[in-house]
Amino acid sequence: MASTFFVLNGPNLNMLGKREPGIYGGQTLADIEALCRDEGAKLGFDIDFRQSNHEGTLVDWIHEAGSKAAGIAINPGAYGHTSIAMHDAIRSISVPVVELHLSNIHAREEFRHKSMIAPAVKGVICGFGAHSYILALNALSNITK
Ligand code: CA2
Repeated sequence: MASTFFVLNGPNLNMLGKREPGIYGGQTLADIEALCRDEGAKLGFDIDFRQSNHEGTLVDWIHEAGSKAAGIAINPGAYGHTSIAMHDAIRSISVPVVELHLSNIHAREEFRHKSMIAPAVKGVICGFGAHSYILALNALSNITK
């Protein structure tokens, strides 16, 4: 069986650490990648960590993970609120997917309360800052083992 978890990140997450630390924390995406690699090693999984600002690229990566990965942890960014294409891509693969967000999207603006991909994933984690990524990897590990 594959021993890699894909960690996929959507639009604007490359800007973490530069603005709005009160909402998203002060860590950069590179800091979060390092945390994920450490946690992956503890859990016995390699981590393939990626970020794109382009919806189609994220769809391609979900398809790729479907044939290569043991699971996907995905922070879809704002596309999570809008993307039927990502919903369909997740439904088109059979590996488990966990949606995560740094912030508690339900405690923010109404337009962030709805996730288009939530009905297609195993579960959703939000509101724990960078620790949301760690929780998502542990959830995937529990599902997979
Ligand atoms: O809380 C999350 O992880 C989000 O997925 C982050 C997205 C937001 O659109 C979602 O509603 C919730 C935003 C990504 C980062 O955007 C930045 C904005 C300003 C400064 C730095 C990053």
